Amino acid sequence: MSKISLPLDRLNEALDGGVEDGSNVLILADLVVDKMKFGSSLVNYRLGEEDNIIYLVNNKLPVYAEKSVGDLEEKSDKVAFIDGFSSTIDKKSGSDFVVESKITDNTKNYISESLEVSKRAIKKMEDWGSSFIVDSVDSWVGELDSLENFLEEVSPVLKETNTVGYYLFPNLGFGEDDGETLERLTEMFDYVLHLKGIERTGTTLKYVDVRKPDIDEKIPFEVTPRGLVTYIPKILVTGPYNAGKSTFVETMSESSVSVDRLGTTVSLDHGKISRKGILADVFGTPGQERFDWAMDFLGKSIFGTFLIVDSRNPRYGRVKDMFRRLEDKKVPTLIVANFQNKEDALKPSEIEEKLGIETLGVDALNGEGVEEAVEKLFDKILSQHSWYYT
Ligand SMILES: Nc1nc2c(ncn2[C@@H]2O[C@H](COP(=O)(O)OP(=O)(O)OP(=O)(O)O)[C@@H](O)[C@H]2O)c(=O)[nH]1
Ligand SMILES: [Mg+2]
Repeated sequence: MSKISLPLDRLNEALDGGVEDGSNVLILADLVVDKMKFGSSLVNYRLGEEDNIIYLVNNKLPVYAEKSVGDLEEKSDKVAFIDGFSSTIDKKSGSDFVVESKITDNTKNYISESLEVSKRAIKKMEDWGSSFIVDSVDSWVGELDSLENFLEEVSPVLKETNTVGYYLFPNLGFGEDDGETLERLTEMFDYVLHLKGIERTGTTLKYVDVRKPDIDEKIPFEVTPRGLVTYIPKILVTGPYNAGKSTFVETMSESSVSVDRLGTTVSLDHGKISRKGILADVFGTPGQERFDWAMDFLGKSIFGTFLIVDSRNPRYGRVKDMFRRLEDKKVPTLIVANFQNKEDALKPSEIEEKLGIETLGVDALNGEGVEEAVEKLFDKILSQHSWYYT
């Protein structure tokens, strides 16, 4: 069976290429995550992969769903809306596919009619290879047996037409523990992707928690105009005075700002970096002895740190002290041994041995080793999950 890719590289990697063709996928979205944005990224991405889209909307008029998906004008022959809402508000529908019963009358009937109309709409699309979106199943969850029946009945049609079903579900109150309904839903669907968010001093880290299959994988993401990307909100670049922090930020960033006075940084450096579908904001601290201030300011919202040292004078005591404090906060940290292009630089291995901490050599001025350092820290950050639980 072939795999269908989703609009987030790391998620596809976690799922061995994506979701199986013909499967039913529940997308449970906590309220801090905008499910519509996720949904429209999904639609646009699958359209780009040459899918047809069958979009069942039952909580607003199709025209609003259309708007949020974006400019579909030229793709209109590839997109069909099933109007599951107009009847409910006694409005005449302009769609080819309409659910005539009202969602407010009898949910069972409503779901079974939705099933028939959906089957018809899915089969109607030519060049099979489609995405079937249900927006949303929140009003169906009160009728779990009907929902289960829907999934069982639609499944053969999905398989026959190479279609994946995606069911958007805003999480209006399922916690981790009060799990009976959630458990039942998890049994009914082939995949359950839980979109979550954690708030940390002014930033929300959004991530996908893959509930089914039960793999220990959490993928932070952000919605950008280009689609979904893995996003790390705050990476710190710190280290002793004059170690090359500002230079390191500038070299690895696509755009950066530094506020320097007489060559020393007096405010935070800021840069945006992007590598292989991963986006991050990096902040460089001023050197001198002001590390405490930066730690207080950025506090718990640091997701990873480059600790820059001058390989000609690594200041082991201070570096060890900084490292220990980051370690206490469970921040993944990499020692970056800078000035490797200088003759009197110590080798990274010598520094690593003295510190007892993983160290990578770079020449921040000329960019030597910088890519490796970025990749290494990204890996460390994304493979450490403890910060999702704190
Ligand atoms: N040759 C060489 N020069 C470097 C390297 N990295 C930084 N420099 C130079 O060293 C000086 C200090 O670099 P900065 O990046 O300002 O150091 P900093 O850690 O931000 O300094 P403060 O903010 O004052 O603590 C600058 O003149 C840089 O051009 C390197 O790897 N090799
Ligand atoms: Mg600086």
